[in-house]
Amino acid sequence: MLDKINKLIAEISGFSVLSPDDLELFRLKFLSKKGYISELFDDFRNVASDEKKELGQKLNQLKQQAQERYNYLKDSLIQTQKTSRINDITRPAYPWNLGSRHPISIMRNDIISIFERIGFTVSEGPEIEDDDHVFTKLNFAPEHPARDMQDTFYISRLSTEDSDPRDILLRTHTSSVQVRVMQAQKPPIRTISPGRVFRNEAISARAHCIFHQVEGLYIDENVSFADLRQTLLFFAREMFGKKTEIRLRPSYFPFTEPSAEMDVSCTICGGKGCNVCKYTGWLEVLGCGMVHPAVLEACNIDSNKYTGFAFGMGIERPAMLKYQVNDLRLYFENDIRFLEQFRTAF
Ligand code: 2NM
Repeated sequence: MLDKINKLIAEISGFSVLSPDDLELFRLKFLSKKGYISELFDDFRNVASDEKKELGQKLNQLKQQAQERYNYLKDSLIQTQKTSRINDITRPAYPWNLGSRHPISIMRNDIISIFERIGFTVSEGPEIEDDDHVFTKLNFAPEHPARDMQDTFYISRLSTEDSDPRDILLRTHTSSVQVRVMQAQKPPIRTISPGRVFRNEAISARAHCIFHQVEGLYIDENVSFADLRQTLLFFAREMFGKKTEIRLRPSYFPFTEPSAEMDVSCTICGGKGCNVCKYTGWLEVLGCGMVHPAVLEACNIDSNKYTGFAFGMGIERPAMLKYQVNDLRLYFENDIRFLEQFRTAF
């Protein structure tokens, strides 16, 4: 019997398990009522009384070791089950749900990186502004129609009745950021200001009350209209392709003189004429001009010493062209089926 016990002890301590089935086999073999150890306890009744003490101790030791081994094997099996999914290098990868960038962000980043390469920095400012930074310092006359409630969202200040309720508003362009830059920095200034702007317009497929702009500003000694033209030609060719041509048409803005609109040769037909460019061969992309001396002076910049050019463009319309989006409202709905389509773009 002692022999049998010693053999079982050896077998138990060498027993290993790879699966729950192996563990169950161990239990049946050693710990169950019909197992080896139970059998030995049955035999124990027939053992001679002078051997009982030694064998009894040995038998109890065997039973205890079997139970401990069982617990140990069970724990280690649970552990390997927990980690084996990670250790199995053949298992399929987790299906990571990659996000996508919003088309407006992609477009804005493209525009920013083109101007950063020629020395422009990015400046940002508040979306809630005051009349001074959005209109007055930008040479808008007191009765200019852009100041009308029909065009601008005003935020009335309820607590201060003595202040003009038309003082606080949502910016209608990011030129207000450039006013802040001019007030805070000395020329030379080379900056672009991307951001959200707000205009009180009826929402349609072609217009929205919130949209995005990038405005640019370059002020130094001897900055000329030729500098403006060459900078914007460089931008147009980087943005729309090396073969792109530009044309400047006279225009009017309160903050620039002279002012112009820039067209680029149609990105769809290359200038031959198609329904996107309405058979003109040209697409309007931005407004620009030489910064009005009154604007420089309002921002404490000596207009006899310095000149500058500025430009402003919307992001939604060119992005519609680039990504063939036919309804501007799609940009603001955050419908996952729309956004998912930009996974491959950055
Ligand atoms: C435009 C068109 C022309 C413009 C002017 C300025 C500032 F602050 F320097 F006066 N920033 N941006 C500007 C000039 C914007 O948007 C169509």
